[in-house]
Parts: sequence; structure tokens; C-alpha cells
Amino acid sequence: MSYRFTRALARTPGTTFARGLTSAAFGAPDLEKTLAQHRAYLAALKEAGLDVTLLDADDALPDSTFVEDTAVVAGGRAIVTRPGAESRKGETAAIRSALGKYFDALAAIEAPGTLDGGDVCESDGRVYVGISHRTNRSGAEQLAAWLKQAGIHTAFVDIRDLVTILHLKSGMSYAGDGIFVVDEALRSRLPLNGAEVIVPAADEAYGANCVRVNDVLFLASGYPRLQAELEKRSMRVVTLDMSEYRKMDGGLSCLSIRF
Ligand code: CIR
Repeated sequence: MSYRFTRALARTPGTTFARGLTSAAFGAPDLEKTLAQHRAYLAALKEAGLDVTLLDADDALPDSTFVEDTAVVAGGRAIVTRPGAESRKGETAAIRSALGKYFDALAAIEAPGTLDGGDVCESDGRVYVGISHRTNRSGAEQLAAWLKQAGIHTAFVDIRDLVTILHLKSGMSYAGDGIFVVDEALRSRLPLNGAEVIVPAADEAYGANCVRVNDVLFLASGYPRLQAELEKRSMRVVTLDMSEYRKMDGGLSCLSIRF
């Protein structure tokens, strides 16, 4: 199963968090609230049964709390990415040494490839990789070749023209039990092979970035119609306030690497 995990890696937001990259127009994040939301997120992961490794903040890297972009774990192996944004390339060093404790051999995306983990959506039996303004074709192809060694198939999805979707997973998630949550803008370009799809209403599209961890589905709070759709399908939904991360274009999945 693609959502059975025992561990997660996360990183405390630094005091420079508000200086990270963003295209959102929701104002500057409040640091105290950002930290409180991070604590609640970690507590929820632990409650779901995960052993959480927390890395120290690094004020020189404002986006470094978005650890998901720096590594991909699949098929029991890990690959360190090469983030597409220049200001984020330095984030991988700490992640490489942290993951090195759990994986014998770490692979890496090499130049000229770039890849952000937020563009990688694993489902049961297939991984979807977004070609975005952060992940280029070389990065996606390197990832696909690495996944193929483990017998995992990849489908590429070009999202470069979708201005509201930074990373593939900003607009889609695999909720488990054969169910995807997909932003309307993405739906027609995904080969989902007849899987069940929930499309959030336009004003609840941010909720498409949800995370299944074992028996629980984490959903950003404030999306009641999407929550009801998920609960109707017997999902155990836990909501988390993500308001400050949303201001920096981040979502629920970005704050951890689960394995
Ligand atoms: C960035 O623009 O890179 C960060 N401010 C947000 C990254 C969000 N990560 C993700 O969706 N996986």
C-alpha cells in the first residue's frame, strides 16, 4: 500500500519563513501561528502512528520546512531531489544526511534535471509526476527510470500552463482505497484508469492537497463539502489548520516526507 508508513521527516520553520517563495496574495504569515500549526501537524502524524524525525530550522533557507520537495521515497528506497528553485537547492544537504540513517543507498537527481517532490503523487500501482515550473523533463525521466528499477510505473502530467497549480500535488492526492481527489483543472489530463475521483468545488480546491497516513486522511480545515464527500466514503478525516502555509503556496503534504 502506498500509504502505510512508520516514519516521517519534518523540519521546523525558521524565523525567515515569510521570506520564502510565494505567488499567493493572502498576506504575510504570522510566525507564532506558523509554529503552532507545525506543532499540531507533528502531533497529528504521531497520533497516526508515525515516528517523527524533526530537523532544526535553518534561517538561511526560508522554504526549508517544505521538506517534501527534497526527497522521494518509494518502493522502500529514497532519492534526493534537485529542487527547481535556485533558493531551495541548499535544502537537500540536511535531508540527505537525515535519510541516510534509514536508507542504505540514496539515489539523487542530477543536473540538468530538476525535481520537486511536490510534483510526485504515488498511488497504488502507479506514480504520477508533474512536469512543472520546478520539475523539468530530465528530472522526471530520471525519477521514472529509478522507479522502474523497483517495478513502479510512471505517468507524466504537464501542468506548466496551469497557473493556479504550483506542484502536481497542489491539485491532486491519492486518498487511498482507490480514491483520488483532483482539482477540476487537472482532471481531464490524468490517466486514472477508471478510479473513483472526487473533484472539490472551485472554492475548496486547496483541499485537493490532502494526505493519507495509515487509517487517517489529513485534510486542511475549512473545506466542509470536500470533508463530507470523503467521510461519505468512510474515510477517517482529521482536519489541520494550514492557513499560514497556504500564504506561502504550501500545503499539507509539503511539510513531511513519509516512509
Ligand atoms: C515554494 O514555492 O517552493 C514554497 N514556498 C512552497 C512549496 C510547497 N511545496 C509543495 O507543494 N510540495
